[in-house]
Amino acid sequence: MAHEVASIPGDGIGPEVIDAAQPVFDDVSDRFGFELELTRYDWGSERYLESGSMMPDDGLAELAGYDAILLGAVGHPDVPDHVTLNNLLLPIRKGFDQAVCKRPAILFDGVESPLEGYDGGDIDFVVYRENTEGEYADVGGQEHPGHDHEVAVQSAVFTRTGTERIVRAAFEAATEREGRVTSITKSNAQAHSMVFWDRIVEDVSAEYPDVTVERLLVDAASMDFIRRPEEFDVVVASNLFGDILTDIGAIITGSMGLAPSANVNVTGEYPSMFEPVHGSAPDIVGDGVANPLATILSAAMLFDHLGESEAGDAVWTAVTDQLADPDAPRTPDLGGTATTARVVEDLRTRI
Ligand code: GGG
Repeated sequence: MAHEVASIPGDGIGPEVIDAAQPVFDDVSDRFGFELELTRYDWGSERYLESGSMMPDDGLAELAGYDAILLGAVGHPDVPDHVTLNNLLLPIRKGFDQAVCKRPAILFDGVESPLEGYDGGDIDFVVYRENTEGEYADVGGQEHPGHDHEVAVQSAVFTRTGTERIVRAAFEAATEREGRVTSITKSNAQAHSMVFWDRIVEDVSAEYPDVTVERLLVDAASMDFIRRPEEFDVVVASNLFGDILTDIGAIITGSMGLAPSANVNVTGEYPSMFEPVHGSAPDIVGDGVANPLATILSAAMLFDHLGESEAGDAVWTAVTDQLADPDAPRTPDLGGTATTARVVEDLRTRI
């Protein structure tokens, strides 16, 4: 079986972690007997600074033919963040209807959580983040710039289709896990969108009598991710709340450098995209110490998605083994002194 994957390293440490992951692709495709062709697209902020666009006008058409996309990071000190996000990452998520964003938060054995008293295995939940609408809808505008009365409006858009889709995906996931869904809103303050969300959760939950449902306001959830993270199983949240909560999820499980994600097009009509949760980390660009494991775990999710679950499991197990080994090399975000290259070299001996 041959798979074609588009790779978009992007900005900052993006190319460092994507290049580091490349040999892992070669190893698993050799070991599990499938062909994997990675085609690299140097789209991102450097391109924007040279030509005024993050990707070509026909970029989405170019990507549409691939089986999946692997993305590194976006964000550049010389380009406003809303430009990088709205001209590369979000058009791909929205254009390919990658409505379901899965972000596991797992405290691996051997990894220290900043939360006292938590050891490997104590935290294991997954956030299902709505990924194409909500607060990230491109609806709004600015008027009267430069005047005292200048105004900015940014609307959030919640459709029944979009909300039901992410909520259903979360309930489905819960049936395969511990059977608990926590729905995050701010429905005490946002009486339209979030009350609508609550109503859809109630409708969908009726179809899943064996799944227990907890409703939390996002402020309480932020505290509870720190106070009682072990109690979460599947968390479902809107685009913005999901983004914020998954950063908390990453940090309580040891490092942003360990947090993978999948942006899934559930119909299979378009390619899905896999990316580390972390950004471009301009402070460590070029130092060769970026943690490659979030990207490599994202690649494991990509293999699963392509139906190569043995390969996905092998990569996931190799990362788990490496993290559990006190003598294994670690990058500085995990308290070590190893380089990106050294971590990958060691990981390859475990695949
Ligand atoms: N690895 C992808 C990346 O660079 N993410 C940076 C970011 O700001 N993402 C915002 C989001 O996921 O919505």
